[in-house]
Amino acid sequence: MFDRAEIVVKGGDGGDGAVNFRREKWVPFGGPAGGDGGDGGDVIVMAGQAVNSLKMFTQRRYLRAANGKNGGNKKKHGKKGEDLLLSVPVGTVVSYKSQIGGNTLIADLEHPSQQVVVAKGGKGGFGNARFATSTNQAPQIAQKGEDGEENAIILELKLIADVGIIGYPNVGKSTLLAAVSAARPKIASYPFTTREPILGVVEVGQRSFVLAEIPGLIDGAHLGRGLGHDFLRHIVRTKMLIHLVDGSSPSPAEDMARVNTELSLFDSALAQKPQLVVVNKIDLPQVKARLAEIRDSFTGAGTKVLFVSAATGEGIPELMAETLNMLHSVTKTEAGGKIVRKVFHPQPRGVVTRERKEGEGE
Ligand SMILES: Nc1nc2c(ncn2[C@@H]2O[C@H](COP(=O)(O)OP(=O)(O)OP(=O)(O)O)[C@@H](O)[C@H]2O)c(=O)[nH]1
Ligand SMILES: [Mg+2]
Repeated sequence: MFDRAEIVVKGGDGGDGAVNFRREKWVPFGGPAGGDGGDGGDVIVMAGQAVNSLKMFTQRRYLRAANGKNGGNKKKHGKKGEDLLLSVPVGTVVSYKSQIGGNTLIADLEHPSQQVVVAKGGKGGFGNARFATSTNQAPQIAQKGEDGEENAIILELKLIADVGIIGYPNVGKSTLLAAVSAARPKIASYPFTTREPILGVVEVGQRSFVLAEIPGLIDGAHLGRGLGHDFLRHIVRTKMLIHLVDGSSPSPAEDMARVNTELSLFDSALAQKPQLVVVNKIDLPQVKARLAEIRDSFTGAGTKVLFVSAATGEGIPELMAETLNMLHSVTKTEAGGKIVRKVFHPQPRGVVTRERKEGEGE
């Protein structure tokens, strides 16, 4: 399910500035005329619809963009190095590999054409024409081009689930996933049984969608408690949520509100994600006896609820039909194809400004 590649990328080096003077027959003291070096090319990772695996990166692990050309005489600027565009499948997560452990997320390329710069090319150096002042009209110096950035990055392709099941630990998320798909997550009567997202494909008549159990949501999840941030990040990628609450909890409506607070504290956009609120475990007699009361507490909070038993299957076909309906309306209104290009600088580097005199070698 997970496709992964580790590569090293390097931006092109900037071209060197030139030291040169105008020398023409009738202009004995022509001014400085050394042109600037061209900038090195950037390495860019872009989500392309035609690509569906990261296989090509398992063969080519070191990838670099073209260097900028050196500056020339007569103030001729060096050509910019060409960018290197790496196409990856939509749904690829790009992170920066840290030497000390703990990788840093650079970008989550979830829309076609979305792109991110993973290694900036070095700036071209100034030619001596740039260094002329009133007191030094014949500067002998030019700047070396800056080195391109070099970064180790990790590409990971993750299947994007259409629907996420969220809720407190132990509410029955795994039981629900197992009831409607071929996925077989571990089910147990203690919290945090599921420690990473589990995916299953749900088929309803002719249609199907990918459903994921999102583990680890508790109070303070936005601060990294429970299973923390990683899991909240998975929710961002879904189109809608099934918010499961345990009918046997003292106050199911309050549980829902708490989980929603966690979501909005992590990212306010998450709280806007369409949700189907579902009360589980209605097979238990103590829950059955309270159905009306539970319904009222949700209606009081302005929320419509569905009632199911993931264990016996009661209410599950209705839940899946509702899910398909909601998914259909969300997909229709979704905005598509934004192009965003972000530049990522893991370690800002100082500008390299070694100076070079005329006649010196490269
Ligand atoms: N009576 C009853 N018990 C259920 C139902 N659904 C789940 N359970 C029980 O509740 C407990 C937790 O179920 P899980 O499916 O593991 O819950 P989860 O939300 O995935 O839990 P974590 O992964 O630990 O967060 C298990 O003992 C299940 O057998 C249900 O509809 N009725
Ligand atoms: Mg579970």
